[in-house]
Amino acid sequence: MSRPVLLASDLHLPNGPSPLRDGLIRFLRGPAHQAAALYLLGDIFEYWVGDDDGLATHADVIAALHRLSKSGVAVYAMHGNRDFLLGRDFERASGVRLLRDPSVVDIDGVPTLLSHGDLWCTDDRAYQRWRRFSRNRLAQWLFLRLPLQRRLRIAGGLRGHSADAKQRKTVEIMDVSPDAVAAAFREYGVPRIIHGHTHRPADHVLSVDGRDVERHVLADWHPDSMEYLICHAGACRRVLI
Ligand SMILES: [Mn+2]
Repeated sequence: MSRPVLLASDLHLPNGPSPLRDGLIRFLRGPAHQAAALYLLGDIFEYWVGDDDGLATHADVIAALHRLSKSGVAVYAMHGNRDFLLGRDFERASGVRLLRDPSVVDIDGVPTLLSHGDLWCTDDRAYQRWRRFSRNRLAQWLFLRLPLQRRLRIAGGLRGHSADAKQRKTVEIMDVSPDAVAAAFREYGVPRIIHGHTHRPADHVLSVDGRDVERHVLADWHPDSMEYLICHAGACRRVLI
Protein backbone atom coordinates (compact mmCIF):
# COMPACT_ATOMS: atom_id res chain seq x y z
CA MET A 1 0.00 0.00 0.00
CA SER A 2 1.32 3.43 -0.91
CA ARG A 3 2.27 5.87 1.79
CA PRO A 4 0.09 8.95 2.42
CA VAL A 5 0.90 12.59 1.76
CA LEU A 6 0.64 15.00 4.69
CA LEU A 7 0.04 18.74 4.51
CA ALA A 8 -0.02 21.54 7.05
CA SER A 9 0.29 25.32 7.09
CA ASP A 10 -0.10 28.40 9.27
CA LEU A 11 1.65 27.01 12.31
CA HIS A 12 2.91 30.53 13.05
CA LEU A 13 5.68 29.22 15.30
CA PRO A 14 6.87 32.00 17.57
CA ASN A 15 10.49 32.35 18.64
CA GLY A 16 11.16 30.61 21.91
CA PRO A 17 9.38 27.84 23.75
CA SER A 18 5.79 27.17 22.76
CA PRO A 19 3.31 24.28 22.76
CA LEU A 20 3.20 24.74 18.96
CA ARG A 21 6.92 24.05 18.72
CA ASP A 22 6.57 20.95 20.90
CA GLY A 23 3.61 19.81 18.79
CA LEU A 24 5.50 20.28 15.53
CA ILE A 25 8.56 18.43 16.77
CA ARG A 26 6.40 15.57 18.07
CA PHE A 27 4.71 15.43 14.66
CA LEU A 28 8.01 15.51 12.72
CA ARG A 29 9.48 12.74 14.86
CA GLY A 30 6.33 10.60 14.85
CA PRO A 31 3.44 10.60 12.36
CA ALA A 32 5.37 12.41 9.61
CA HIS A 33 7.63 9.36 9.20
CA GLN A 34 4.76 7.31 7.72
CA ALA A 35 4.44 9.77 4.82
CA ALA A 36 5.75 9.62 1.28
CA ALA A 37 5.85 13.40 1.33
CA LEU A 38 5.16 16.29 3.65
CA TYR A 39 4.11 19.71 2.36
CA LEU A 40 4.31 22.75 4.63
CA LEU A 41 2.32 25.40 2.81
CA GLY A 42 3.61 28.61 4.35
CA ASP A 43 3.55 30.60 7.57
CA ILE A 44 5.38 27.80 9.34
CA PHE A 45 7.14 30.56 11.27
CA GLU A 46 5.55 33.68 12.71
CA TYR A 47 8.37 35.60 11.12
CA TRP A 48 11.62 34.88 9.36
CA VAL A 49 13.90 37.85 8.82
CA GLY A 50 16.67 35.85 7.17
CA ASP A 51 18.23 32.38 7.28
CA ASP A 52 21.05 33.69 9.51
CA ASP A 53 18.59 34.44 12.32
CA GLY A 54 15.94 31.78 11.64
CA LEU A 55 18.30 28.80 11.54
CA ALA A 56 19.65 29.70 14.98
CA THR A 57 16.28 30.59 16.52
CA HIS A 58 14.57 27.46 15.23
CA ALA A 59 17.51 25.05 15.39
CA ASP A 60 15.39 22.29 16.99
CA VAL A 61 12.78 22.41 14.23
CA ILE A 62 15.46 22.53 11.52
CA ALA A 63 17.16 19.47 13.02
CA ALA A 64 13.87 17.55 13.15
CA LEU A 65 13.12 18.46 9.51
CA HIS A 66 16.59 17.36 8.51
CA ARG A 67 16.23 14.01 10.24
CA LEU A 68 12.86 13.47 8.57
CA SER A 69 14.10 14.31 5.07
CA LYS A 70 17.18 12.13 5.60
CA SER A 71 14.92 9.22 6.53
CA GLY A 72 13.41 9.24 3.03
CA VAL A 73 10.35 11.47 3.41
CA ALA A 74 10.28 14.17 0.70
CA VAL A 75 9.70 17.43 2.56
CA TYR A 76 8.57 20.55 0.74
CA ALA A 77 7.74 24.06 1.89
CA MET A 78 6.16 27.08 0.31
CA HIS A 79 6.60 30.68 1.36
CA GLY A 80 3.83 32.25 3.41
CA ASN A 81 3.31 35.95 3.96
CA ARG A 82 5.27 35.71 7.23
CA ASP A 83 8.17 33.50 6.22
CA PHE A 84 8.69 34.51 2.59
CA LEU A 85 12.40 35.02 3.28
CA LEU A 86 13.07 31.31 3.80
CA GLY A 87 16.07 30.85 1.54
CA ARG A 88 18.79 28.57 0.22
CA ASP A 89 20.56 28.15 3.56
CA PHE A 90 17.26 27.00 5.07
CA GLU A 91 16.95 24.42 2.27
CA ARG A 92 20.49 23.18 2.81
CA ALA A 93 20.20 22.95 6.60
CA SER A 94 16.76 21.32 6.72
CA GLY A 95 16.72 19.15 3.59
CA VAL A 96 13.40 20.83 2.74
CA ARG A 97 12.82 21.88 -0.85
CA LEU A 98 11.10 25.20 -1.49
CA LEU A 99 8.27 25.08 -4.01
CA ARG A 100 6.94 27.92 -6.12
CA ASP A 101 3.55 29.25 -5.21
CA PRO A 102 1.36 27.88 -6.76
CA SER A 103 2.60 24.44 -7.82
CA VAL A 104 0.86 21.38 -9.20
CA VAL A 105 1.94 18.13 -7.55
CA ASP A 106 0.76 14.58 -7.93
CA ILE A 107 -0.85 13.30 -4.74
CA ASP A 108 -1.59 9.59 -5.07
CA GLY A 109 -2.46 10.07 -8.72
CA VAL A 110 -4.55 13.22 -8.17
CA PRO A 111 -3.04 16.34 -9.75
CA THR A 112 -3.34 18.89 -6.95
CA LEU A 113 -2.66 22.62 -7.02
CA LEU A 114 -0.91 23.77 -3.85
CA SER A 115 -0.60 27.36 -2.66
CA HIS A 116 -0.20 29.32 0.53
CA GLY A 117 -3.43 30.99 -0.59
CA ASP A 118 -2.75 34.69 -0.18
CA LEU A 119 -2.33 35.24 -3.92
CA TRP A 120 -6.07 34.52 -4.33
CA CYS A 121 -7.10 37.18 -1.78
CA THR A 122 -7.46 39.54 -4.72
CA ASP A 123 -10.21 41.68 -3.17
CA ASP A 124 -7.67 43.00 -0.70
CA ARG A 125 -5.90 45.47 -2.97
CA ALA A 126 -3.71 46.98 -0.25
CA TYR A 127 -2.48 43.53 0.72
CA GLN A 128 -1.71 42.58 -2.89
CA ARG A 129 0.36 45.78 -3.28
CA TRP A 130 2.36 44.83 -0.17
CA ARG A 131 2.69 41.27 -1.47
CA ARG A 132 4.21 42.44 -4.77
CA PHE A 133 6.64 44.71 -2.94
CA SER A 134 7.67 42.14 -0.34
CA ARG A 135 8.31 39.48 -2.99
CA ASN A 136 10.43 41.84 -5.08
CA ARG A 137 13.95 40.46 -5.30
CA LEU A 138 15.68 43.80 -4.99
CA ALA A 139 13.58 44.78 -1.95
CA GLN A 140 14.45 41.44 -0.35
CA TRP A 141 18.13 41.78 -1.18
CA LEU A 142 18.25 45.22 0.42
CA PHE A 143 16.33 44.08 3.51
CA LEU A 144 18.61 41.08 4.08
CA ARG A 145 21.63 43.40 4.13
CA LEU A 146 20.31 45.37 7.09
CA PRO A 147 21.69 44.55 10.53
CA LEU A 148 19.67 41.86 12.32
CA GLN A 149 18.30 44.21 15.00
CA ARG A 150 16.91 46.55 12.29
CA ARG A 151 15.30 43.62 10.48
CA LEU A 152 13.69 42.38 13.69
CA ARG A 153 12.38 45.87 14.47
CA ILE A 154 10.91 46.23 10.98
CA ALA A 155 9.27 42.77 11.21
CA GLY A 156 7.79 43.69 14.60
CA GLY A 157 6.40 46.93 13.15
CA LEU A 158 4.89 45.13 10.16
CA ARG A 159 3.15 42.59 12.36
CA GLY A 160 1.61 45.38 14.43
CA HIS A 161 0.47 47.11 11.26
CA SER A 162 -1.01 43.90 9.86
CA ALA A 163 -2.94 43.23 13.10
CA ASP A 164 -4.43 46.78 12.95
CA ALA A 165 -5.31 46.45 9.27
CA LYS A 166 -7.01 43.08 9.87
CA GLN A 167 -9.30 44.62 12.49
CA ARG A 168 -10.50 47.21 10.00
CA LYS A 169 -11.09 44.84 7.10
CA THR A 170 -14.25 42.85 6.52
CA VAL A 171 -14.21 39.09 6.82
CA GLU A 172 -14.97 38.65 3.11
CA ILE A 173 -12.12 40.80 1.92
CA MET A 174 -9.56 38.64 3.75
CA ASP A 175 -10.86 35.38 2.33
CA VAL A 176 -9.88 34.07 -1.08
CA SER A 177 -11.92 35.48 -3.94
CA PRO A 178 -14.26 32.86 -5.46
CA ASP A 179 -13.44 34.25 -8.91
CA ALA A 180 -9.69 33.92 -8.35
CA VAL A 181 -10.15 30.32 -7.18
CA ALA A 182 -12.35 29.44 -10.17
CA ALA A 183 -9.76 31.02 -12.48
CA ALA A 184 -7.04 28.87 -10.91
CA PHE A 185 -9.10 25.69 -11.36
CA ARG A 186 -9.59 26.67 -15.03
CA GLU A 187 -5.98 27.63 -15.65
CA TYR A 188 -4.45 24.50 -14.14
CA GLY A 189 -7.26 22.07 -14.99
CA VAL A 190 -6.86 20.24 -11.66
CA PRO A 191 -9.65 18.56 -9.68
CA ARG A 192 -8.24 19.68 -6.32
CA ILE A 193 -6.70 22.74 -4.66
CA ILE A 194 -5.15 22.73 -1.19
CA HIS A 195 -4.14 25.98 0.51
CA GLY A 196 -3.92 27.73 3.86
CA HIS A 197 -3.57 31.36 4.90
CA THR A 198 -7.21 32.30 5.50
CA HIS A 199 -7.48 30.46 8.84
CA ARG A 200 -10.86 29.12 7.72
CA PRO A 201 -10.35 25.37 7.60
CA ALA A 202 -12.99 23.72 5.44
CA ASP A 203 -13.49 21.14 2.71
CA HIS A 204 -15.37 22.75 -0.13
CA VAL A 205 -16.87 20.90 -3.06
CA LEU A 206 -17.71 23.22 -5.90
CA SER A 207 -18.52 23.22 -9.55
CA VAL A 208 -16.37 25.05 -12.08
CA ASP A 209 -17.71 25.04 -15.64
CA GLY A 210 -19.78 21.98 -14.77
CA ARG A 211 -16.78 20.15 -13.35
CA ASP A 212 -16.84 18.99 -9.69
CA VAL A 213 -13.72 20.12 -7.87
CA GLU A 214 -12.49 20.19 -4.26
CA ARG A 215 -10.85 22.98 -2.29
CA HIS A 216 -9.33 22.03 1.04
CA VAL A 217 -8.34 24.87 3.36
CA LEU A 218 -5.72 23.93 5.93
CA ALA A 219 -6.21 24.87 9.58
CA ASP A 220 -4.09 27.40 11.44
CA TRP A 221 -2.53 25.97 14.59
CA HIS A 222 -3.47 26.72 18.18
CA PRO A 223 -2.02 25.09 21.29
CA ASP A 224 -5.26 23.12 21.73
CA SER A 225 -5.74 22.31 18.04
CA MET A 226 -2.83 21.39 15.80
CA GLU A 227 -4.13 19.83 12.64
CA TYR A 228 -2.74 18.37 9.46
CA LEU A 229 -4.34 16.95 6.34
CA ILE A 230 -3.64 13.39 5.29
CA CYS A 231 -4.34 12.48 1.68
CA HIS A 232 -4.45 8.85 0.69
CA ALA A 233 -6.17 6.77 -1.98
CA GLY A 234 -7.91 9.77 -3.48
CA ALA A 235 -9.36 11.17 -0.24
CA CYS A 236 -8.15 13.75 2.27
CA ARG A 237 -9.04 13.92 5.95
CA ARG A 238 -8.00 16.00 8.93
CA VAL A 239 -5.98 14.66 11.84
CA LEU A 240 -5.15 16.33 15.15
CA ILE A 241 -1.67 15.97 16.57
MN1 LIG B 1 -0.62 33.54 5.67
